[in-house]
Amino acid sequence: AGAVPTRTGGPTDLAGLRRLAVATLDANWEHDHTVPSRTLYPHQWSWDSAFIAVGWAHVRPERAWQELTSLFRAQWADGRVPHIVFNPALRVGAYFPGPELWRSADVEGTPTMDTSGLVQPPVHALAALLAYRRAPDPAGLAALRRLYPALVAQQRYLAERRDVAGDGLVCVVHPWESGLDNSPAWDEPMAAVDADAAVMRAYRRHDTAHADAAHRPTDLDYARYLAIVAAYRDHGYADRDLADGHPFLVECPLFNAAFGAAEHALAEIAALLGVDPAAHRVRADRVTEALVRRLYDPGTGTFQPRDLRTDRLVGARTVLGLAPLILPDLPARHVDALVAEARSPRFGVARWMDRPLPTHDRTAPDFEALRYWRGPSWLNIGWLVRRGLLTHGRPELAAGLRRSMIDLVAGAGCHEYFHPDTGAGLGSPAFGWTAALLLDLLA
Ligand code: 9YW
Repeated sequence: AGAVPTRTGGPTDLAGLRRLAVATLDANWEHDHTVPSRTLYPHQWSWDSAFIAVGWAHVRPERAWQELTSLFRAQWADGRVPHIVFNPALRVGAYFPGPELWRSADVEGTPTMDTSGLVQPPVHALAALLAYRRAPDPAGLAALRRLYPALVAQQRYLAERRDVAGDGLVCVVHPWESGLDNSPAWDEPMAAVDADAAVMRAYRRHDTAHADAAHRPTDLDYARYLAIVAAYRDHGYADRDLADGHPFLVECPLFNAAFGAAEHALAEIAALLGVDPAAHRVRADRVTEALVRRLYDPGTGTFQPRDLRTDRLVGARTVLGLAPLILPDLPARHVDALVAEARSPRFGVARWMDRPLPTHDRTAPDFEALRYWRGPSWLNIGWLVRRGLLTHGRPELAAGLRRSMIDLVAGAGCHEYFHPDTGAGLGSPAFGWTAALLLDLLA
């Protein structure tokens, strides 16, 4: 098992792996936050910061709290936590698209620093809880107390402003909000977005200067990404009337699983702070119920995104469908179905994993082993699925998945993503959440 022919040598001993992870986080630390990658993503990203805080908690808890605190300093008055917080010290053009696309300063209720206007999966309450559990000292409790109202406001924004269908689920208005930008799950809804790849000739993409273009989204994807941002921005990022014409409206199983898991985490945080957790539990139950009712497909036995523009479930079976495993109150019947899906040849989760967990169904004709979220293996996704397997009493499968993730870094270093067959490192070679989640897996 685990023959990985083209891996190019990371440390193989656990102490060496730990050192590599800490050195990677240290090198990406920037004043009060950690950049995902110095080359590809030199600003602060929302869900990256949450995963990264989980890692910092193992070695320098004060940085875990700084990481989350700096992110929430950029929270908008309406409660949204922007998916990018731009570092004003960087030169113009350090990342495409930069502040000039978003123009957040023109919107009322935005912070003094430039940000994007989109959100990402709300994994922050879970991260804060895990960081505190790792370092349960008075400084951590004080940080939790400061973060709690901001985490509640983040959830309130999603519940009140983004429940476009009125069904208890959050709708994402851009593939970037899912965190899995070019997942095959978005092909159907994206096909309806008007854009011309030629638009991209007017821009200089920054990502393809640092990573192989064949491993990244295409120019047509980017043209559509920009068109969707322009539509949202030109409506002042107001969430009113989205259903009337916004070009991309999707309920994502991973995003909503994170949304539900956040209420479970907030219930625990509330209890630690001496606040009544009951309302969080009620909301968590509602999210799980809505996910099962709206996004579970009994025909395929997995969760699938719902395209609100057609009110149909998307056909692609991606790893997004496994994410509801992180919900502790997912009914046993659905847990069993997801475990069967995870163990199937599509995803290959096993006690002894002989290949890394892919982001897309390996057996699908549009599976692409090298292209970003269309096949490659990512540690944040494996980490979430492993948590779900542990939550639902599948420790052996969780152990196999854990080992396969440690093997990836041992084989190739702290890469952003990995070839799902060979384990070769892809994307950024010194990636924040890979390092952080590795530390958590090794603990
Ligand atoms: C991009 C920073 C971000 C992640 C996303 C990932 C990617 C930005 O990088 O988006 O330029 O494509 O898709 O999940 O937060 O690591």
